[in-house]
Amino acid sequence: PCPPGVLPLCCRSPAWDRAARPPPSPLQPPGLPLGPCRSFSNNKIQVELDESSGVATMKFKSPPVNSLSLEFLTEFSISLEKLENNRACRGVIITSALPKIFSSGLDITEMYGKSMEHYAEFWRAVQEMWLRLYGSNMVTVAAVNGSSPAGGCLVALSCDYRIMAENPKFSIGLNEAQLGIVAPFWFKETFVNVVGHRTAERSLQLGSLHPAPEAHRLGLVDELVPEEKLMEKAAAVMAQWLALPDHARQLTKTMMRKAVVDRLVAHREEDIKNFITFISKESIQKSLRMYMEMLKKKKS
Ligand code: CO8
Repeated sequence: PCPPGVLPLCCRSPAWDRAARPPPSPLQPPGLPLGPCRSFSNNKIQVELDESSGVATMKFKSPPVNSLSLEFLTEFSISLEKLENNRACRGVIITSALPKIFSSGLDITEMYGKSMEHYAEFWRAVQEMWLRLYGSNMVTVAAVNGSSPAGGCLVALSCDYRIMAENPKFSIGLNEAQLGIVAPFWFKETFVNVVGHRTAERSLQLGSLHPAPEAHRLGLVDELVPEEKLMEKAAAVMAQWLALPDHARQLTKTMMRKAVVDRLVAHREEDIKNFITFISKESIQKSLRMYMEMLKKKKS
């Protein structure tokens, strides 16, 4: 049995290479094990697995802005689960197939004018995506090749390493406050775990979207590179992370992330209820509607 306070994963046989990869992390929500996965392309996310390196590339391809709709989130979680359960895969690079946009965050149209049941289903899908990504045993690298507000930023923050294209027109941050909504505790914790409390607090209160150079200064992204070098750099970083024994890295990751993952797992239903109560308030519905109108007006 595990000593008190030590995670169960350490009791499993060590996995020094991908052939000996352990079962899904204890951070992972339960799911059915899937068969061996090959490269696959779905509606909204294209996934390619290079079996020789053990590295998969996930490309978001949901025009116009890769917003995280219910359908997108479901596909994202399924793709992560397939890769997680595939012994040939040890790492995943997440990027966008669209120019200028990594992801515009949660699909706002899923959050207003819908039924309570829809809000519950949508929020559960957001939770599921985060639990799978933040709790993944794989090495996860975000190659942020465009703007990445709110939920898009959460995706990047949930990875192990973030590389961003050094274009100052691309910005990233948790800008929920600008929409009149509040990032839930697990968004906040993910942010704090990357940039520290003070930077996260100021950025969250102001709903800041940080241009790439500022995001780098704050530690929100780890590196900036010219856009054309982004994938090359992501592959090099991945190789560096994969050079370590999987089990030591996975245990360390689990140790660093377990508290917040466990908290959401323990309070999942309460978190869904909170979301529904908050989002269905008339004042919040109005804010979201106005924000969408503002986006549309900006265009014309
Ligand atoms: N959801 C739905 N539709 C969107 C979204 C979105 N997040 N973002 C953009 N769109 C739509 C636009 O309305 C527009 O639609 P249409 O063509 O019909 O007019 C289309 O996508 C293209 O948008 P733009 O013309 O604005 O494209 P640009 O390339 O000029 O700009 C940006 C791209 C920078 C991504 C810009 O669209 C933008 O800033 N979008 C808003 C991003 C944002 O603020 N997202 C926050 C979402 S909330 C979230 O993720 C976390 C919520 C946590 C919930 C907590 C509650 C308790």
